[in-house]
Amino acid sequence: MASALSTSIACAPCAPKPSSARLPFHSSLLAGQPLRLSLRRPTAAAPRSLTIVAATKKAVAVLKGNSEVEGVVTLVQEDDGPTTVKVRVTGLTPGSHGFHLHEFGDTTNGCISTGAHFNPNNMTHGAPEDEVRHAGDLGNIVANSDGVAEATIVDNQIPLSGPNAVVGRAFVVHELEDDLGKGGHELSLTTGNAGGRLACGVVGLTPVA
Ligand SMILES: [Cu+2]
Ligand SMILES: [Zn+2]
Repeated sequence: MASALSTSIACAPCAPKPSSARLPFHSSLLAGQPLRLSLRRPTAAAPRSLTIVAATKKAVAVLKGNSEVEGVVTLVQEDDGPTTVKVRVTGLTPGSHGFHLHEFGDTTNGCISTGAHFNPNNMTHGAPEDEVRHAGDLGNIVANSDGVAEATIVDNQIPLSGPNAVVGRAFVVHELEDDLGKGGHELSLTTGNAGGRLACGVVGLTPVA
């Protein structure tokens, strides 16, 4: 390549016309270079994307609010399987409390700024087992007489990677029971009429090992 180019440059001052006649020959040589590069790219990228898919992902959210209600939520997802969510919240009134993944991991204005229920598919509010539901609809957690709620939730709509990843969004635990969209209240199909937001926490990645 380099010797072919220098030859044509050396010839240019003494014979301009033959030099311009050689241009198509040089440009076809140069066109060969990007072709070789583009062939290399897919083979280099393929093993990398496979490594990302075949992985365990873990995340955690620490729930806090303006009351004594607090808790920890851990999330684990193997490969592209369902996400297992383990919840422990204390300081609740005994009974059912709505538990959701909200759209934003923004707590600048407390739990209010976490926005609405995470809803990438533009659905109405429902129960976790419903086909029509917000992705963030995880139903209720139930506090015992000591105000402690513990639950393990396995769900397919809250992955830790991909376009609908919930990392960077927030869990919210509510004052009231979520009616799962079936209460007939004007808020049933948006929030489950679950009342105020007692505590919330942003989902962040944690070490896998
Ligand atoms: Cu909520
Ligand atoms: Zn909802």
